[in-house]
Amino acid sequence: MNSASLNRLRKIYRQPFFDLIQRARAVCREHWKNGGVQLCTLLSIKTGGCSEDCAYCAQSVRHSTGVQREKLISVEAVMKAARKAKTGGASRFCMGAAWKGVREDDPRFASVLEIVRRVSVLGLEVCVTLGQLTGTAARALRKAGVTVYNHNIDTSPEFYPNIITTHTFKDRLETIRQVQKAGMSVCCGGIIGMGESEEDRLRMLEALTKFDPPPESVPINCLVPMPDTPLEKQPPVNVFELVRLIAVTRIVLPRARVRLSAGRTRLTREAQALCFFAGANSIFYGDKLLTAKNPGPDEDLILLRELDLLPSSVTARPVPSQFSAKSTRRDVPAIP
Ligand code: SAM
Ligand code: DTB
Ligand code: SF4
Repeated sequence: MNSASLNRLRKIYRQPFFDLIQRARAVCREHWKNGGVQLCTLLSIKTGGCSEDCAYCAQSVRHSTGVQREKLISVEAVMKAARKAKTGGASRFCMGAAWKGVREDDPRFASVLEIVRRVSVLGLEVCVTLGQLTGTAARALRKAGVTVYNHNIDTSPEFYPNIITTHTFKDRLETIRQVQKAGMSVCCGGIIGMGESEEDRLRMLEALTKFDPPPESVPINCLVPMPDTPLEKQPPVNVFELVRLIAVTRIVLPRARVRLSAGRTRLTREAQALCFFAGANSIFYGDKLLTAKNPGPDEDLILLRELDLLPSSVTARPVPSQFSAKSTRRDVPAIP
């Protein structure tokens, strides 16, 4: 399909590299006056043993990766990690579970609600990623204190069946609809480096731009090729393709937090700096993602300090839209 919106994305993506990143930088400065990089700490609260066959994932039972199935961790263990994240400077805490989804009548869901209630008093933004949700489960999470729900579309609708067959792209959209209806913000993005084409990456972005309201945050993950998954041999992503995608995301979703997500251990400091220049304004912070490694917090703080980027606070928001919506090209601040 050749929609007008896809053509627009292609045009933005394919302009000369420096024109693209300068434009993205200007859009970022217009909409995020105070700059700042959001530090989001991840915690796996239920690891391994997942029924789904996501080709990239170390936690699927379909791949013998050696990641053991564990039980839901205790509320005390979660609180310890959340307090540590807060003391370390994180403003968002995201808890992930290796589940296809949750049902409101599952006793483990009651435990998750209790965890959320306890974490939400710490004053951090509370994010969870638990897979598919019913409307009732979404409302219960909202009531317990979840501010943001992470549910990625991962790739284009067309490429999706090459990566996952146990649920559909449409199933993902349905959960996102339930999250929005329940009044939570949506964190939704994808993974690059799984063998998809440039067109697939743009189609994924096209799908994200159609959300109403638009996603509050967009994680761009580079595949972490987990040993013994079908994607273990995928070559690393071309860094300039990553930067281009971040820049286009910034331009078409100006008010979203664009998160430079999984895969930073394979990026140089200079590559990460280019990603921030092109509009990334959030990272996962802490030496572990869910099962994979992430750069250590000290390393990240040094990098941010050297780039004069400040960690942003919980209250940091994009410029209110009544100001940014009216802006014209002339309002875009001069590119330094
Ligand atoms: N089970 C829930 C789900 O699938 O939504 C929540 C956890 S799942 C691990 C969250 C997201 O992590 C996935 O949608 C995917 O985008 C990302 N992810 C998982 N494994 C990854 C990998 N090896 N490399 C990059 N991103 C990965
Ligand atoms: C997202 O987009 N990336 C995070 C978070 N949302 C849950 C997960 C990355 C997982 C990387 C592989 C692992 O740790 O197993
Ligand atoms: Fe399960 Fe989520 Fe991993 Fe897919 S990405 S196998 S749903 S934990």
